Amino acid sequence: MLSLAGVLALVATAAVVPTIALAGSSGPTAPARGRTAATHTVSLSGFSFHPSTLTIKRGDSVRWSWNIPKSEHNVTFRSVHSRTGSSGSLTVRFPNAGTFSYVCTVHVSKGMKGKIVVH
Ligand SMILES: [Cu+2]
Repeated sequence: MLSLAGVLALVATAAVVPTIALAGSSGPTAPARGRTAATHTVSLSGFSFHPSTLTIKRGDSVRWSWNIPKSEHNVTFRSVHSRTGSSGSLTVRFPNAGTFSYVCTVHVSKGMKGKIVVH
């Protein structure tokens, strides 16, 4: 499994919800050519992310969004994290290939975790 390099770049500082790029420690660095980058959605319900494993292509973004009045959640990668709250969102762009694991730190003991696999 590849680890995060700890490289964090804010690419949209003016946005209300910034898009964050996660750079992998290995793998091709050139952006995928000849196609439009997609934005995928991961939802939260109960103590789970859906889908818990999401496979995407380099350059794509993933958006987590939740509004769960009775519990607080977050989306936490090694170098990128959302706020903790009953509602929130986080958008992360993945320019490099790799496997990027994340958790909700509030509910990790209940198995609330996921991963993004970037090809
Ligand atoms: Cu949670």
